[in-house]
Amino acid sequence: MEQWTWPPRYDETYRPPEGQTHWFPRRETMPAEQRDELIAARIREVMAYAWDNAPFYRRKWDEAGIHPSSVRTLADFEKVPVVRKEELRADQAANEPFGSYLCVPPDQVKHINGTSGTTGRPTAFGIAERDWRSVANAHARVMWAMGIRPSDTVLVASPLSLYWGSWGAYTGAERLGARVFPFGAGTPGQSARTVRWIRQMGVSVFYGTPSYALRLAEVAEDEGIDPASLGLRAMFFSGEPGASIPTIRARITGLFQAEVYDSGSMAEVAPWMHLGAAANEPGVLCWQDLVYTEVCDPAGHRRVPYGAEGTPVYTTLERTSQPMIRLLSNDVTRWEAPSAERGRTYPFLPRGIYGRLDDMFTVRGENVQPSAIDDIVMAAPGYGGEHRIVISRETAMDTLVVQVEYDPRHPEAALPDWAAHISDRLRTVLGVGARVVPVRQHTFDRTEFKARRVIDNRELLRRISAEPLPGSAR
Ligand code: 8LE
Repeated sequence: MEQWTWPPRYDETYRPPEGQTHWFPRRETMPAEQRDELIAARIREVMAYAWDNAPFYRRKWDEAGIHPSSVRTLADFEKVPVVRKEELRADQAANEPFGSYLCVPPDQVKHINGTSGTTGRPTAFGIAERDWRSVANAHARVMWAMGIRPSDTVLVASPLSLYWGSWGAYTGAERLGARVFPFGAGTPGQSARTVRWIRQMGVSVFYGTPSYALRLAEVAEDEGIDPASLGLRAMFFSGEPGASIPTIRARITGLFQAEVYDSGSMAEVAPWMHLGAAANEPGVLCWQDLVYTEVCDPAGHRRVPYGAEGTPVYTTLERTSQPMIRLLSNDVTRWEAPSAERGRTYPFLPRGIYGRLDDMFTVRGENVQPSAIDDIVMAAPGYGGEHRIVISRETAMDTLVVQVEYDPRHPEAALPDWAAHISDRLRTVLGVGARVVPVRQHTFDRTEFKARRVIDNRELLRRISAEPLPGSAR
């Protein structure tokens, strides 16, 4: 039975008939303006709840002169200050272990996840049972839209530890009634076993990162197995740009002969899959009744018009333990107005999330997103599977070098022309001059999780030039 309440309550026995396209037809297809009115009302409830239960939000909004009762419309909501990840981290450090934005008594926290925190203090996610259930129900619903059904076997092929991504997929598949296979990723030698188990267990749906899918295809081919013969029907992704980046998407569909779906927002924002594709096409829908997404101007944090580029700001509408209210992502996307033609009346991000504001770099005045380089380089015939983007500053100008692995079947004599061709494509499409250096296949490490391809040597240079020279007067 279809529900939409605050606090969220779900009928755990509900499941649509197999042939039904929508899990919750009304919530998914109502006119967007009507939904917006309901969302404005829901936001008031969520804000009042956070005000009553979270010193973090009360303090923050007090300082901004905002009280939940003053937020009557979505236009008012734009004035609510954004939350930055650093604020959450600092608040948790001062209010161990879950921060003063935890809205339930600590003993109600029944699941702990966290950021992987390779740099800085990791952030803990404390999840109450109610939220765990609403996350499961929400993920099941979005996965249903991807065509996943109880007859599917869903492989979770990303790390099953702190990383929320894996658990959202796991709990969603379970709620949907599918068979779940929590295989994980990241343990040495695991990929070859993954390939074998996919076959043996009749896995039909894969979840992981796009980089890992490409890695898995390489491993399968090394073992003499055609990835297309693994029998995957659908693959859904989160964690990094890829599933909506044309070349990466085409590589994955070509290799596995499977439908590809993009999804994902941020781990703080579970259900992270509220941005999920619905048809087998690039791009993601913003499931606004689960998490209200605003694509905003990065400076003023006001919504940009449909058609424009900005950074997503997220508000959870179903989280009771650690609600996120206007969490700033610093990602980059472009959004389009809802259209009933897409089958769901949600705003649409046609190219998904294609970058991060802090990963963007400027070479000779041109702003460049690493994913745009990936898109071009990976389209080159004879691409060997990995590359690195190296930004340096040799004189006063930034220079860009792209080291690209080539397929060993590619004749060495043809490599200079091959590199020149990629370099021309980069100049034509991105407007940047780049030196392309062919390197042998397997020069670079593969990842089972999220790719890190940019090496910014300018940072090093900045640090060196900031240090006083030995013996110099200060
Ligand atoms: C482009 C969403 C989740 C749980 O899979 C995840 O990766 O969360 P996490 O580890 O907090 O990382 C969030 C960041 O990953 C986002 O800010 C964005 O930069 C990137 N990201 C996640 N999903 C996508 C993505 N970038 N497309 C995606 N589908």
